Amino acid sequence: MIQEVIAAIRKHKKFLISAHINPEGDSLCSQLAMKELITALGKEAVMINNDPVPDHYKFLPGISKLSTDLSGKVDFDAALILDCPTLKRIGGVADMIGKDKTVINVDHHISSERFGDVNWVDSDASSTGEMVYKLFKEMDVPLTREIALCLYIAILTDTGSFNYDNTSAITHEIAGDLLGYGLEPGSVSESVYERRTLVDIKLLGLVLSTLKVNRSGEIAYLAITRKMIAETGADISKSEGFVNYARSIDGIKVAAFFKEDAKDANKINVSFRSKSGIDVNKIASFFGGGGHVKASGCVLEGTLADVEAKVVAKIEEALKE
Ligand SMILES: [Mn+2]
Repeated sequence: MIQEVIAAIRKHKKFLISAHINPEGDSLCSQLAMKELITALGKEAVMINNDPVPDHYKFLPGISKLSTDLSGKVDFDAALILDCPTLKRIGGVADMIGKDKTVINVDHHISSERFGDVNWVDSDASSTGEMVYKLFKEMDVPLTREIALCLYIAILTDTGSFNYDNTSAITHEIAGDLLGYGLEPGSVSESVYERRTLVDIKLLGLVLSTLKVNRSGEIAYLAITRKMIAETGADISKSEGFVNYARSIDGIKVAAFFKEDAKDANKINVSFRSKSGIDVNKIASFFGGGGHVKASGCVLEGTLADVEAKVVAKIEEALKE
């Protein structure tokens, strides 16, 4: 619960703040805001992630302090793990956390394994950013414009710009409060969504050309191959959100996005989006992954064609239930 997290933050002095591999808006912005919270309390925090910050998020205030150095010795007594349903999601950073450290888990994934010594998991929260906002309020730590910007972007990106079902009246109330710190919604949205390069749009073209729909017209899916990345020189993190094109087709109940892993030729990363009562967390969990009811992911071994066939068959099974 939030009170246990507050007690753990009050108790410790030095923190390691980490979040999931393949960082995105919510994970990065929650980390940045959390670091400001810890600092405002007169404590120390270092932010370390397994993967580097995607170029299009390098404008975030304070982001240059986020390290990917997993080799160094870091002095801390508690680890704050954000936006991760499992400890494995922080990748190699997990090896830096000894048994003597207190692990504090703040997350909104329904598939959470509650792996921390202290866990606050709220699957009704739109984003981890929304939860970090509540920490600021509960702990009476004042927000600055920079912190408000981070929290707003966390919420904006995890709700698909306030379009997904995880958007509640409370989400809008919080967003409204954050705008009061001098943010302009138009320019924030532009800074997050309208920084694409020509290469990114070419990649989108290639990905859209892979679009397939199953026989019943309820499943739409896209793929991205290592060849596309090599040919365009694009950054795979820029494909965040491409799955929504498949989801946006009228009549589609589940959209899936298959990504050949950049490093491992036999690994396919799969993202799911649901636009109906279908619980895609269940489907992802079946394959060892997880996430949210309407957005989830998993990793499978095999060729792209094999994994597509296996996953589409599983979705069809779920649609029949
Ligand atoms: Mn999130």
